[in-house]
Amino acid sequence: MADWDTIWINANLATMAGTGMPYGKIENGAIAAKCDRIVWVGSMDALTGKPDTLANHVVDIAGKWVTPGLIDCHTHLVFGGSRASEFEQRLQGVSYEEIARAGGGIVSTMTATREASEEALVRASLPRLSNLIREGCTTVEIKSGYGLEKSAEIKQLSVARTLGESLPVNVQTTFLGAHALPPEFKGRQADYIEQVIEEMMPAVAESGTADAVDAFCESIGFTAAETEAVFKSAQAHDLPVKLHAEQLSDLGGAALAARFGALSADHLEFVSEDSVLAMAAAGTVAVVLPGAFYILRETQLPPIDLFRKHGVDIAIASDFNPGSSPVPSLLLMLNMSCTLFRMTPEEALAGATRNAAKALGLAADRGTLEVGKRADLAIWSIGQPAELAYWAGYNPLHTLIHDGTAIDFDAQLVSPGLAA
Ligand code: DI6
Ligand code: FE
Repeated sequence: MADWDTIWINANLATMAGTGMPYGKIENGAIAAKCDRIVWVGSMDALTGKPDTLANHVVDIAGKWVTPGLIDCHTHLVFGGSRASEFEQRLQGVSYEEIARAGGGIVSTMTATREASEEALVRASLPRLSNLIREGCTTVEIKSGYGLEKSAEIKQLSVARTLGESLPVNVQTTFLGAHALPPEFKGRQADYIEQVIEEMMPAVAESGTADAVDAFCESIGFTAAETEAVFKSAQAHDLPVKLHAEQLSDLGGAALAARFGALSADHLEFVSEDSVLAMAAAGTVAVVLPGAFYILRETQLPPIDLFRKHGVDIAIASDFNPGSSPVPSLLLMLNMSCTLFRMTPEEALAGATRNAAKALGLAADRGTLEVGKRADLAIWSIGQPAELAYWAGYNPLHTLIHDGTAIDFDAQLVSPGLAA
């Protein structure tokens, strides 16, 4: 018996580790796993013996490229219903904010999500999550925020946990009770925040269904002061925070998030340079969401150059949700972050691997191809890593390894037709 389980040989590796090489590239390399961990990465020349003496399984991948499994660090993937009719309204010229203020938007998804059983939500979500996996995702974050009452929020979070147990993917969950004001609290926003803090947060923490806490700090969401109160409560329950900040206006949310040592501040189209400096000092990741920018036909770009200038790590994510980003595709985000936000293909890939791991507080465990990290590997039929951002609407994934084991897409994933 050899010591390692599997070695992939004749591989080109985009390790995304800070080796000084673009993409942390190792050409003509090999990578080995034992159980769910990477145990060896390097060039073929550096192997200390014949591959079949080192590992029980040898897989010759004939020059294909290996990247870390992709990480979608911001989604709202569990929801009831759809918002296709709002899409049609927006095409007639009604704005996202107008729809929200008229009681549609997040609140309309809330109604459908409250009405749906846990089983129905699982059934609807399996093909969506399967789609992300088919494109190379091995970790996906899923937020609540469409329940907006204790039991429905916990229902959404436990559906997210169930999804992670049902499919070959690691699901990280985020409690987003402060996403929108539910209609029964109309005119009583302070009372709702009190309920989030006094009732929902303790129950969510007690249930163990959330890994982090998020809020929507926005003119159509919650104020900076309300967000701060939610953050204090999260901290009291030992839950890390992140924030939807500066998507439509500048309320100083990103700076507030930085003050609380947030893992990430997300969206950021309207963020100020002072807030970017605060994020840099706190090590808060900037998560940019080109899907929402595209679907809402925004024109204000997130200040990528300021993130670069001040050394803020940039992650990219799908923000997959039924309103502003009905796009369960991280590969498309790689392309859009380059075409729309002028990021480089290397920055885009770092944004969907290393920096996405950091945005979830998981940088020590995944996001790069390095010894000791999780053996989550995506193997691509491409000639160079820039192709991952270059193709749009084409998926060159060859094989996906999760926790050291190759996923059988036909047997383990769910197609839309099978969900109904
Ligand atoms: N910003 C978003 O991108 C999602 N939530 C938020 O606060 C959109 C949610 C939705 O429109 O359903
Ligand atoms: Fe979002």
